[in-house]
Amino acid sequence: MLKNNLAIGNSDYDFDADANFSTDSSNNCSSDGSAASAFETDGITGASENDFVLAAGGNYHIKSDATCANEGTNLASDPDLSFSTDIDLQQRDDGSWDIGADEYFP
Ligand SMILES: [Ca+2]
Repeated sequence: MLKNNLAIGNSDYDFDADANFSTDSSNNCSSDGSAASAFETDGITGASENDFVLAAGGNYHIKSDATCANEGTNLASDPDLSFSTDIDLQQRDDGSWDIGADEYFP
């Protein structure tokens, strides 16, 4: 099951629809449309490296206007894996989770 995953620019496709992901997957985001595939109806398309502060320099913190900002599902009470922080251990408490490892902070 995939929730709140962000995949961009992979060579074949960002998410492999043949990988038998659970249909309970949700709120994933891709650059190529593969997040909006048979395994997920609410996947988001259009993410790009421009969604990050400076991908070329290795800074993958997301921008406030990133394609997947505020498009995630709240996993604080998820029965499979609950958490409420981002990769920087900052709380995801703005009320709208961002998809991916980082939560935008000004
Ligand atoms: Ca947010």
